[in-house]
Amino acid sequence: KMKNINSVINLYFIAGTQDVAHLGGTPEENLLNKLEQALRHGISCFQFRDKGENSLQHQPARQQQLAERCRDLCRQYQVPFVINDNVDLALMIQADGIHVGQSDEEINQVIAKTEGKMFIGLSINNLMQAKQFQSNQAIDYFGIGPIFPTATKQDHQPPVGIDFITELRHQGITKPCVVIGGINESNAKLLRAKGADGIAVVSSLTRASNLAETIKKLL
Ligand code: TZP
Ligand code: MG
Repeated sequence: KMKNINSVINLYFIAGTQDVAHLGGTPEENLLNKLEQALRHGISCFQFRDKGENSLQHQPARQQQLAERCRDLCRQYQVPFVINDNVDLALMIQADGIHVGQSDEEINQVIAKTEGKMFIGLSINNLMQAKQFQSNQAIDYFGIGPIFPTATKQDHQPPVGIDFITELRHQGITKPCVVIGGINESNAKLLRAKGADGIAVVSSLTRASNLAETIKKLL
């Protein structure tokens, strides 16, 4: 049974092997170790986003195997497992959710392939997009960002700023929103106060010096 979506997106960890390449083990060890620690300390969701330099994107069999191991680890902790972008992979390995951006596989096609099988998240970068998709019941949550500048994603849209969350809420956007981009233990609380239902992080967790403490402060 599907958990309440707001509790799923509450502390949403996103990572791929490219985000843990500094850790010194194999890509698989690096990601699985980091994920297990994060699960142990209370993340509410994990998104497998393996792409770009230092990722396994050009080794699809190896990438799928790792995605399956991440999925199995998430299941042990009863934490939803989400795939970024790759709808066919999400279907193949029976992920709990799929997350796509505006330039990924067309959203209507994503919905047609996955609705009823997994939850669906869509990235939103401006008010027009939010209004366009607000009443689409197949979309379970919006990913909003980047809120702040971030070094993690190379090709991202310009940062939207904290006030964009306020603006969305004032404009009547009620769909669950998870914010992303440059979020850390010092700004997470404010973002929640401004109306974010959840926060999504990469480097705050992949580069944390004390993961338990960081997670406590992000929650
Ligand atoms: N989408 C928008 S910003 C971003 C993604 C995947 C990366 C966020 O990474 P970090 O390290 O939490 O700023
Ligand atoms: Mg994408």
